[in-house]
Amino acid sequence: MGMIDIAKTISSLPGLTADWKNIAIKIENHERITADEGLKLFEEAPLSLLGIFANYIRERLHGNKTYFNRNFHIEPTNVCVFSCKFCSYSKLYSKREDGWELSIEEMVDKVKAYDGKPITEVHIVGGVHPKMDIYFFAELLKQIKAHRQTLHIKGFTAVELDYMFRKAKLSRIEGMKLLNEAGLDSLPGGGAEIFDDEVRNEISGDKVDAAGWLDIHKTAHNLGMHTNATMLFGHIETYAHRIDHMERLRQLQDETKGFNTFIPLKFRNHDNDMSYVPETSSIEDMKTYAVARIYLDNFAHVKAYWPMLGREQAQLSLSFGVNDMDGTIDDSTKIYSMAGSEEQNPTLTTEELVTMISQVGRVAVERDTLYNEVV
Ligand code: V47
Ligand code: SF4
Repeated sequence: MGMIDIAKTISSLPGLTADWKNIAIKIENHERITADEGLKLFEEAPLSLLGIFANYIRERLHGNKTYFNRNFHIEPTNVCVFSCKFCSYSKLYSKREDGWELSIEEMVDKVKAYDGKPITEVHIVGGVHPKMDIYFFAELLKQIKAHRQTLHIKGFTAVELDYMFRKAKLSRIEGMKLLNEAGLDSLPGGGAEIFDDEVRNEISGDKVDAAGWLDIHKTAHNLGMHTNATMLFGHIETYAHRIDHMERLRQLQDETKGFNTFIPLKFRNHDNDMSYVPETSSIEDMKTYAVARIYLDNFAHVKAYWPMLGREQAQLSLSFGVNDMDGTIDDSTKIYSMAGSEEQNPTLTTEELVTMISQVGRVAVERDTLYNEVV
């Protein structure tokens, strides 16, 4: 690949206006762009230029490597005490006969189903069930580890954790320690949505606020745990809200260096209380990946969540700053197919995932949760 050539030329591309040239020079010098520059990229930059900038950074960090992970999901319940307007998945507690609730035994059986298979991670995520408390989940973690000690457990969004900790009257540090000692290794990035108070109140007003979400991740980082961060985009937020969201993440990352990966999640509008909001175009999605790659200079990885985005868009994203494709996922993932994602059956074999990555000239590399290469 022409990575070295690009390195010499992004600030001397013919026809660059002074503003774009300044940003290109900053990128070449590993300098961070400002919030105003981020906004300008969203509002005015041609898609081709965003692609050049984001791809330059992506290749400087990772060359052609595109990481994937062998994982599977456990969704303990779809019953949820909250009622986020964008959510197609949850069943209110009062209507829980439509929902599912798994016992510890049923969940451990799901782990056992992968005995002898080379998976490295289980991702546990679901609704917020009032009866599944921190002690229930601590027991689950212990039993999973007792069965398969080396399996990395990435589990529970800050939304689930905030509820568990409050219900048990534990401080964040006490609650996090309890789960960490029971076997929780890292946190997924969900529940971040959009940090801006006004937008957040409108789309998911009753769950943990931005400061709480960030503090829970900080608490995990301080215990040496790694976490991810998401951003739900393409609904009622503005570009300025997306930049504000990324700015808050960039600041916390400066402090703790605990985030692994940033995952922009495109809003899907099927079967939820925001179905009147049209979905964004692919162009908008690629812009968002690219600006994220450029803005978050202290995040090593940007992930496209292919079950939500669809295979072709995920492939395209590899030219707009993305270097990670999440995992090969069992068909137990329902949150996305229920919101109208491209993938009605989000399962890929490793071979298919590798083909998907190599079709666009990248090299698939298996990683574990912490981005150690798996040979
Ligand atoms: O926070 C819910 C999103 C998230 C919709 O950390 C929706 O590796 C789009 O965060 N349209 C949970 N998005 C999932 C999540 C995640 C997924 C994969 C990997 C990781 C990781 C984290 O799903 C929620 C919310 O933002 N979501 N409904 C919807 N209609
Ligand atoms: Fe509950 Fe999560 Fe759905 Fe919100 S997004 S209603 S917290 S399951």
